Amino acid sequence: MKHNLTRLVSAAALATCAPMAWAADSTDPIIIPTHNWSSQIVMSNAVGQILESVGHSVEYVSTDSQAVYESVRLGDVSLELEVWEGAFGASFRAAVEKGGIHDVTSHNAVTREDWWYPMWSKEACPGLPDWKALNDCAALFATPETGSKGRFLGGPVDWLKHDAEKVEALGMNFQVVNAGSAAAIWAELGAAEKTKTPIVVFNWTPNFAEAVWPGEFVEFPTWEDGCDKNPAVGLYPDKVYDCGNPANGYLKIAAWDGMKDKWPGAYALLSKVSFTNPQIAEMAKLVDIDGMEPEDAAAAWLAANESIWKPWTN
Ligand code: TMO
Repeated sequence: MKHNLTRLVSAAALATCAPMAWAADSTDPIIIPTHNWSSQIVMSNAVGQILESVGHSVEYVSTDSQAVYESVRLGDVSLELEVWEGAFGASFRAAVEKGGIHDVTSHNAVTREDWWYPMWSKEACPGLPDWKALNDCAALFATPETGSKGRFLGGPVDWLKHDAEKVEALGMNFQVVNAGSAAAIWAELGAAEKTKTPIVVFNWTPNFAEAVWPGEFVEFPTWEDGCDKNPAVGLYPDKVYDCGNPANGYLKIAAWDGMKDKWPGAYALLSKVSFTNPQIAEMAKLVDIDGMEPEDAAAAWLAANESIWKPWTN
């Protein structure tokens, strides 16, 4: 009897403790997915290194940037640090509806991903940034590969930007060519700069590119929710994708629903993580301009910015 009573008392005492103090995190590695643009890889390594600094075990896995939402939902990977509204909003929303993944927090950042040109393109086509003016200038962007049509250099296909659908919906005289990698876009921009050849490419912000090549996004009909699904939404009543991408998009952090219970401490830390546009652009720059390996770029960024992330570990 006495024994049982003691147990009851200590259980009650434990129950009054702060849950964080006795809910130990699993020692299993937290699985962090990486994709094919630099800020995401550097940010993933930075947050992974922060988690390691407080005793967590972390593993990185390179995954497709759309399929990752299904992987998070199933718990095969633990979280996603860069959910860009324009590129991944649809896949993220679909996974949330199925269950198993949720929105942890939003970075203090505003994102945009769309057709973009460096200023020398505007000198050749002064009606820019209007999309109709761009279309009227299509011949300036033509290459042997695209014949009489203008060439738009899109991102890697897994970013699912639906550029060909947009060209079709808006009746544009352009042909979409997908780059094999983000680096291929920067290489073409650098080459076009030498001869000031007009070029229009997929680009995004925050990114290092804005510090290297002054430029502007093409202004398409304004994005409205449903433009990608509902023909009635957008410029024309009978088309989908007859609009641009969100011009003030979110950048979210998502996690597997099970993360909270399996790694409560790590989850609490994750929910405090927030980067700004300049911080994210800097992460990309360390790799795309300075040529660092993502892991080293993350370590350098953390060393230079302790006052930003140290408070997240308390
Ligand atoms: C998915 N991205 C941020 C490269 O547009």
